[in-house]
Amino acid sequence: MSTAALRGMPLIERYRDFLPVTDATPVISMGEGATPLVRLDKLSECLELDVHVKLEGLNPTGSFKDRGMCFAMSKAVEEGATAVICASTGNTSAAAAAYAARAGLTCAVIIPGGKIALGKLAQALIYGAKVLAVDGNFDDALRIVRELSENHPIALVNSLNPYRLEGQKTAAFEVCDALGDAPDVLCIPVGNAGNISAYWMGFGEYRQAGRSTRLPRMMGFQADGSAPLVRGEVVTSPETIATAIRIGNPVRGEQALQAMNDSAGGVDAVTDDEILSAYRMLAASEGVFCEPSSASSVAGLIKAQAAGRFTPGERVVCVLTGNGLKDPDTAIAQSGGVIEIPAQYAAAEKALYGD
Ligand code: AN7
Repeated sequence: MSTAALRGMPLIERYRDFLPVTDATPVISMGEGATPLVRLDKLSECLELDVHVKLEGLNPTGSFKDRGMCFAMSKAVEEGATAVICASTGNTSAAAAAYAARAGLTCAVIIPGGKIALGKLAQALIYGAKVLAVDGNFDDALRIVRELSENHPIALVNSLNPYRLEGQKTAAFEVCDALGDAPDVLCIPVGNAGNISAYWMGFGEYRQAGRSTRLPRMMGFQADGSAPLVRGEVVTSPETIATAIRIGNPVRGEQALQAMNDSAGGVDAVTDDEILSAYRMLAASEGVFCEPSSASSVAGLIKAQAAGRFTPGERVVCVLTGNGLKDPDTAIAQSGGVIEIPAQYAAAEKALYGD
């Protein structure tokens, strides 16, 4: 079936054979997944590679989190939960709030105060979650949420929850289906390290099932000021403009390192300048608007190519995890200003063509 025909079909139905679904599992869905895989012609030519991006920002709440959240929420309902909770740098809270609303569950989210993008905050609020902002970072929020879920009947839907990864692994299936097999390399942003772990599971399971024949090298990228896996130690005060991946103590760190190691890939850090440069280039040269954290995958690809990590012509997929509209503040700050003119033809003509 074409991607167009698949769009709108619940992810859980599409990949039922690969998911721990039972007859008792309700299907809570908003038509997530089946996102486009788009070739970047200019970047491919420039890097002498075959570069594609997976546009995960086209999911119902604008990020890849919907893949895992539809499934985690379905399982929470199956298990009788009436409330869910998560810590979040923004996108998980948006997805949890939306899917909880749909499932009729109450939702609480704990976010790092002042450090999540505007659009994500707007989403959590309008979907009706109870939003707590801590005077601390994501890692602090997660510590509190874990304890709350141990002491109260409230289901944890962070990527500690195994169903989140089960849902997210379906993106790897889609990449294989779109290309006819797995790519040579997958470049992906790393925060809590759930998504890279999920992709690796997905590529492995698809090959096992005979639906693909090979495995990609898994290359994960963290922001320089927030790179615990690169440094080999917890970062107590992570800092980066890419707030979605501003995480100093990734829960799935060991699993992610294993994936990068087993696949002959690796983990590296990219600076905020490199991230923002890739972010602007993607929008202005390829017409692809992702959030800054997502652009770290492309920034990492460019850096790795400069270091000679690829053979010419290799096929690379970069995962663009979230929609650019999530973070309008950064987009505006990174762009040329608006030119204000009087409401007259001559003024417009002069602004565009000069005297
Ligand atoms: C756009 O929402 O952790 O390595 O709480 O929003 O699986 O954590 C978000 C993570 C990449 C990193 N890109 O994925 C949260 C949260 C975007 C993200 C990541 C996130 P993981």
